[in-house]
Amino acid sequence: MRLSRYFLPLLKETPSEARIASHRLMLRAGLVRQSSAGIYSWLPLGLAVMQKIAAIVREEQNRIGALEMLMPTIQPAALWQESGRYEDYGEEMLRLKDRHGVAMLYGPTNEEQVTQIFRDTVRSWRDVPRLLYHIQWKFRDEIRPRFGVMRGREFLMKDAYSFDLDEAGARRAYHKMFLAYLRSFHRMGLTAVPVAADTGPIGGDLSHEFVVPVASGESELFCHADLLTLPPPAEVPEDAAAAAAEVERFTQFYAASDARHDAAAFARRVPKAAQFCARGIEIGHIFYFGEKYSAPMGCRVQDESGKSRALHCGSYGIGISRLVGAIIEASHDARGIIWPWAVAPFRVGLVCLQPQDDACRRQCEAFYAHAQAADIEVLYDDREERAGPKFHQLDLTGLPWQAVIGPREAAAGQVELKARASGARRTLPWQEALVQIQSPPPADFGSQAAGAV
Ligand code: 5CA
Repeated sequence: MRLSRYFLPLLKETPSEARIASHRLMLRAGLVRQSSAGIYSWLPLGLAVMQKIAAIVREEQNRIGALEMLMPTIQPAALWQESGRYEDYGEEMLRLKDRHGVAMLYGPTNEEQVTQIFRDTVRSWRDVPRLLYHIQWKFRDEIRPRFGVMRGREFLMKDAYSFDLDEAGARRAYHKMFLAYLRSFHRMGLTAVPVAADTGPIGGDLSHEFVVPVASGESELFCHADLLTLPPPAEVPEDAAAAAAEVERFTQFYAASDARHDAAAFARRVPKAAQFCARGIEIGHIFYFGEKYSAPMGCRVQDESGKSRALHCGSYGIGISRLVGAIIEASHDARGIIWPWAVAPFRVGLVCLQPQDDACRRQCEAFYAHAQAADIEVLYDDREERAGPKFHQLDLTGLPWQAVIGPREAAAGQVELKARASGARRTLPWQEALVQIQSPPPADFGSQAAGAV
């Protein structure tokens, strides 16, 4: 992508309403613009990141056999009257009437909607277990939307729903989801700690939230430090006992957020040197709630003996739009964002230092064309602009690699490569640079002598 044709409106001033780094950086680097309180437009760069996050979530959901579908944002109030949640949900629910006076609402979550679909179509024990999910906008009229996309009113969520014949089946689904979450967050470059949680308005008796330690987090996290370095599951076992054992590898450690923290248990179970306390942000939340919706809504199947049974269900959310903010909170410096490789909107920012110099421009164009042919996502700063603002923008937008070509590099057929995270740089023949930018900056980049000029 040529920057001269891209839409990347940067802000010079730090917006006064933005109190945390991710909110400031998302506005300054042209990722989002606020429409009204807690409601945002996603500009091309922000959307590209959100789509990469969604793609990782999708891959890991599909891997455990979850099936993607898409349910509407607007739901009939009658559905929520069936479950009894219409009155309970309170002012966070945006209620509307259509032109015929029918009560509708903008969905804050989809348990009722998916339960209705399932009950209207499924009859037999042969039709379960099933895991269904979608990635769809939600609306919650939060009393205090704040911190940009971290606590929005409109936000993008992946929500999955499991349907099983009995509790054992539902627990297996829960465990698979638990492990898929750890894999998903790890792939995004995040350390997410699973914490036993309260179930709130979703209901149920078993629940975990996944919390990323960041200084600006809304809750407090207390856990055993080993949880921060445990390797994620290499795979998600199909077998129920194997999946439960893998979950146990994480849940054996003490972990709680402030709502459930027990200082005495923490002191007893975690040696002082391993006690980790930090602020944290919840990026995912999973629930097992059994028959809470299936019983009142009549979501039943016949078991093998012909007996009618209400299904055992769970729901599993990931805050896709919140993750964009959470990743920035976890990965930035004074100059701007530092995107983890897996979610970077482009892999490399290519800067042409002197577009008016023919040789320089030709070399940049050629490098850009080769990179495109190799399927490397490049944001190519081809503008006639001074070097200072170009570098400033490169740091702000946080692409993992920075490739700079000035007249000197052009004459030598070289590219100066810089790793955004470490600041390490090397000047390489352009062919070598092309190979280098196909993978994330290695830890020892810049310290190798060979090829350095
Ligand atoms: N029905 C269940 C699971 S599908 C549910 O709604 N769970 S939730 O309320 O915990 O939301 C799931 C995830 O959505 C949260 O972990 C969080 O990451 C994200 N989320 C919730 N509220 C907001 C909000 N106001 N702004 C941004 N993300 C949010």
